[in-house]
Amino acid sequence: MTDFFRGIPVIAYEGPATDNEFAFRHYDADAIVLGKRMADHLRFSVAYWHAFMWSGMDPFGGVTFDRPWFGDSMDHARMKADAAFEMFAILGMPFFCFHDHDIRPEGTSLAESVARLRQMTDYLQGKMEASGVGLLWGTANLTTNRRYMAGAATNPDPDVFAYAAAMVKACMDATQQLHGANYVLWGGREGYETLLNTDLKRERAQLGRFMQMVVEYKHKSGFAGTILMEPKPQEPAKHQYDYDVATVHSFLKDFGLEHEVKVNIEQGHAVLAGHTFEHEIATAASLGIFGSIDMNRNDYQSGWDTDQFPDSVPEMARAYYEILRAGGFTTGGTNFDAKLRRQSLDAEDLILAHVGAMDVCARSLKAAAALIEDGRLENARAARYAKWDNPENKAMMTHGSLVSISEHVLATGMEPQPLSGRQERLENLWNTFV
Ligand code: XUL
Ligand code: CO
Repeated sequence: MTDFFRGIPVIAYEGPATDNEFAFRHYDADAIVLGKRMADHLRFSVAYWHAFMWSGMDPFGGVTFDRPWFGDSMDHARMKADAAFEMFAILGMPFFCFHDHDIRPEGTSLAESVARLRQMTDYLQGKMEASGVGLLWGTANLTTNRRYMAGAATNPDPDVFAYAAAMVKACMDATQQLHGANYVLWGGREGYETLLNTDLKRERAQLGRFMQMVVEYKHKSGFAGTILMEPKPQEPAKHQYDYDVATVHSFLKDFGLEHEVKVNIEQGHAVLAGHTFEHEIATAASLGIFGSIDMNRNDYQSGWDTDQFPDSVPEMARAYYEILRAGGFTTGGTNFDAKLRRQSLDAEDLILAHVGAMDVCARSLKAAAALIEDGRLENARAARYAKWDNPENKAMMTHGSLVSISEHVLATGMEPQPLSGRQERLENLWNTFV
């Protein structure tokens, strides 16, 4: 037991009317939404790095948080894990996610780093078995150490490529041991700063081969989870190869991986790419590669990946609407890749940030589900495309040609009549639910 969260009660559902700060107003894990438990729709997860590693540093100032587990020893790593599982119990959190770097101090050699990872994997396994908390995904940190400054898989030095491959193998092994539902690869340094020193074609091919090896190892080792790539357009690299969902999809197709790898979509990354979160989710669903989400919120003015906790039901309802339309999560879930502001120092801040975010997501899910049940939005969408059900029109898609179609247009003398898209009416309908 640590005493970091001492005095903070287990958070229970008390409904929207409660004035208890330490209660859920909307997240009621066992409540049934569209025939499924709310907890099973949302599949919430804590991001170990933000919750337990984030120190409050920014480019202008140092550490602001004072956590008893900050330190480089294995004792610190175990204390951090103890505190993490205390927090999961307070929140009723079903899952967590981690990088190797979050759960163990890096060693002075690969062998030492891997040995420490194995020790901490065993330690976490005991805690997971005792608590029933699951691993949503594991991943390798291929960004922090200076060896990765010019990329991991895309590094001009093949030794770095090899070192990164060895780290990923170890992290996939840890994830498999902990029955992780997914394994994530975010290409943090897989990009370039300047084309003046970069062979873009070669680097992309290196990343493609790296991802093929990840998939080959998944099949060899029998890992049952899903392999996910997490798109992000820039930061830390000026230009990243995994820019957005559409870019990742064409990358996967080039390397024959489009049926093997899905995407983990983050709100903040979508915003940095100039998209909305729901656009990225809908794009992934339409391409058959929707996997999981990193739930957070970016500041719309700053142009940084600010990783704030979500606070907007109207925005997040759009995301969950697209997730429900896509059939919901299978192995994926809602990972809070979000961190406190650097002045939010207290243990209570960390708990209440998650409570608020879980309530925002639950409320968003309920609104989205009510819209689906209502049906008017989907009926309006279907009506807009209804003429395509006519066999003659369907045939244009299967065996039409420019010649046959132009003959048909001339023969019938058709004159297309524009119809209203009814956007404002649909927005009004939407707003009665959120
Ligand atoms: C970075 C980011 C990562 C990934 C995992 O912006 O989102 O934390 O989610 O490496
Ligand atoms: Co993320």
